[in-house]
This record gives sequence, structure tokens and C-alpha cells, in this order.
Amino acid sequence: MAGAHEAFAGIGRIKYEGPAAKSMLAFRHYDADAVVEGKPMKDHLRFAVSYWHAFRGTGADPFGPGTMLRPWENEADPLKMAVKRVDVAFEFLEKLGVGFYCFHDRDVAPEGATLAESNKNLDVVVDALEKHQQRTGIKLLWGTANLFSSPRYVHGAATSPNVESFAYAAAQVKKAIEVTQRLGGAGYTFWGGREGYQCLWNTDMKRETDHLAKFMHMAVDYAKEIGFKGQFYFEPKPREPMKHQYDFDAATCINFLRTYGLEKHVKMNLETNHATLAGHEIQHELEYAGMQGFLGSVDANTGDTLVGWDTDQFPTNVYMTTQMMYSILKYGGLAPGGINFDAKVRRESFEPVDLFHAHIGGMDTFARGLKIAAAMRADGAIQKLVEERYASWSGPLGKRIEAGTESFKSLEAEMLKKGDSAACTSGRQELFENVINTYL
Ligand code: XUL
Ligand code: CO
Repeated sequence: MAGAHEAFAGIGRIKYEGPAAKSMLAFRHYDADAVVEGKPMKDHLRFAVSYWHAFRGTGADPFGPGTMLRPWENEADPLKMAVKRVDVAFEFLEKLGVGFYCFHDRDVAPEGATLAESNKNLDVVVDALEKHQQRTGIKLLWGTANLFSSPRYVHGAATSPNVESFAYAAAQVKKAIEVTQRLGGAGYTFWGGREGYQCLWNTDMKRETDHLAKFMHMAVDYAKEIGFKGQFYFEPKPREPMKHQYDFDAATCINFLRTYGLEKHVKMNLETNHATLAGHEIQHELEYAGMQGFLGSVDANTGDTLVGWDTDQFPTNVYMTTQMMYSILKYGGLAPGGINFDAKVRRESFEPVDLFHAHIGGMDTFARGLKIAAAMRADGAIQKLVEERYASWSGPLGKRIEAGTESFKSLEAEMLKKGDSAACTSGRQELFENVINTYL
């Protein structure tokens, strides 16, 4: 641990103390080594902390500046501060007991006056990250590049009408993949950033999407060239910052990947609040990606039912994490992906200890979801009810259709003979919902 210079003095390693724990700085449900469906919880959940929210979030919003009290942010030189911040970050990760973190290049190291200077800054910070990874065993779940903050990306990066924005972004992603590889990162994420449009009158959508595909192919080719074996992810989001983002939802992203021949190289990184902005529940996104073979990783957070933007709150709803873990277990788990808390403490929660409360709550909420989903799968009641709903498909006619031996003509003959189809059975939604509640 960080010893005399602790940033989170007075807070020790967060331990599992069970549901009756007295302290709020303890896990009630997340017991890292407890075995669920034959695997320790930590290997099911593969929790990661987002560097950008946890260590760069200031609490600024459109109505006012930052509010966060971060006493360690006291170094005038941005590069020195970036290196010092790595000590703080790893103290936090270690005390929290997570196995992973995620970052954008510009979260960890300051941008320099030139590309070469930015790369040099990044190398200095990556040295520090590497040392702490070796010391603690904490790993990088995925790396990414910030292709949306700089004014050079005002119209997007890979989809910019300005070709040199594309070229600069390519250089930035090349470097970000290199440092991700150097840090043994298990993946690399593409989130759209400003890849989308505000107005269709001034936009050549076909050309922009072609460019985005070219960009991703270059990334895949470069990864192959340097032997980077991490999983690539595409993270859907329908809007914000642009009115329309090209990575709208899982179905749109998967269609894009297949259209441009990227489907073997890229899976989905699904974020809860992005799903709701797209008009889906996260369960829908997980099921859709899972059934198509594109389930990769999860950015865990939640929105607010009364607020229509990406509020990135910490997940506290056990019903939702149960839905998520049920789908995740069904499709064989997330590894090499994981559950990254792409979530920020509220502007009003400005003390360092709030970072602990937030992540402990999120981890416990997922641990409960995991335990409940596993219990549901163990007794199979829901699965049995679903199978009963489709029972007619297990009869001779259903079997023949599924096997592909029937046609419109043969089915017409069958129905002409019968005169009418058999009566439908009840959907029993309320029964399903009541059964789910017996586990909660
Ligand atoms: C933005 C978002 C990003 C990505 C990584 O809404 O989710 O932080 O996860 O670029
Ligand atoms: Co995200």
C-alpha cells in the first residue's frame, strides 16, 4: 500500500464481511473467492475501475465548475501530477480489491504541444502504470484513445470531413494500442466519441461510415502486425455528444461490423445507460449481442428514470444486475471482457471516501445479481416456464419446420386439412415476474 503518503488515509483494504456487516466500508455480497457455478466471483465479474471518472472526474457540469475534493491534485507540472496520480489510483484499486482498470490515453497523461510530445508524456506515465501493475498484479482490462475532447475532433475523428483529423486519430490509436499491448491489456475499445452527425444536410453519411470501417481495419491490421492479441470492442451509444452516433446500439454496430468484414475481430462493449438512451433495456442489448456471438464486455452504470441524458450513475438496482448476470451466464460469461464501472460519483458527493462507497455499492449489487441469477439457473424454474411456452415447437410439426423440411406449400396443405390453428397459450408474464421476485 502507499504507506506514509496515503491519499485515502484511514481506509484499509475493503473486506467481505457478509450481509450482517456493521461497517459501510465492507462488502456484504462480493466475496472475491466464493465459488458460483464452479468459478470464483472475481472471475465471473472481472471488475474494473474507469480511470477517467474515478481519477479525472471533477464534478463540473454545464452549470458550474468542478467540486471534487482531491487533496493529492497539488502538482503544478501536469506530467509530474500525472505520475503522482498513478500512485493514488493504484492505492485506490488495491484497497478496493478490484482486478482491473481501464483508461483513455489522455486520462493518464497530458497532451503535449505536438504528437511526439504527447507520445513521450504517455510513455512516462505508462512506465509508472507498469510498475504498479507488476507490484500489485492489477491488470488493464482495456485501453482506448480519447478521440473526442480536442477541437481537432470537433467533427469526429475517423468520420471527420477533415482528412488530417483522421490521420492524427490513426496515429493516436496506433500509440494507444502499443501502450495497451505493453501493459498486457486484455482488450481495446472503440467508442464513437463524435463519430456521428448533428445535421444530415452537411453530412455524407456513406462516406463517413466507410471511413470509420477503414479506420477499424487499420487498427485490426496494426494489431496483427505487432502481435497484439487483445480483444477489440465497439461500444454502442445512440446520441450524446452528437445528435446521432453511428454506433447507435448493438444491432446497428453488429450490422456495421458484418457489412465491412470486421465481425471476426470486434465484439460489443455494452453500457447500461447507453442502452436506455437507445430505448432498450440493457438486458435487450446483452441478449441481442449474446445470441449473435458478439458479447464482449460491459460498461456498468445506470441512468436516472427522470433525466434523459447519460448520467453515468453507479448501479444499485439488484433487479437490473440480476437480469444482466442471467444473460451473461447464459452466453458463457464475459472473459476476456469484464465489468467496468463507467460511472461517476455525483457532483454533490465530493469527498474521496465517496469513491469507495460508490464502487462498493456497485460491486455488491453485481455480486447479488450473480448469486440470484445462478440460483435461478440452478433450479431452472424460469427456463422450464420458457420451454413450456414454446412446447408446440417441440412437437412433430415444429421439429420439421426447425429442421428445414417444411415449406409454404406443405404448411398450407397442413392448415387446409386442419381448418384452423390450435388455440394459443397464455404468455403468463405476471407469473414469470412473480417467480423472479421469489429469488430476490
Ligand atoms: C462515453 C463512454 C466512454 C467510453 C470509452 O459515454 O461511455 O467513456 O466508455 O471511451
Ligand atoms: Co462507456
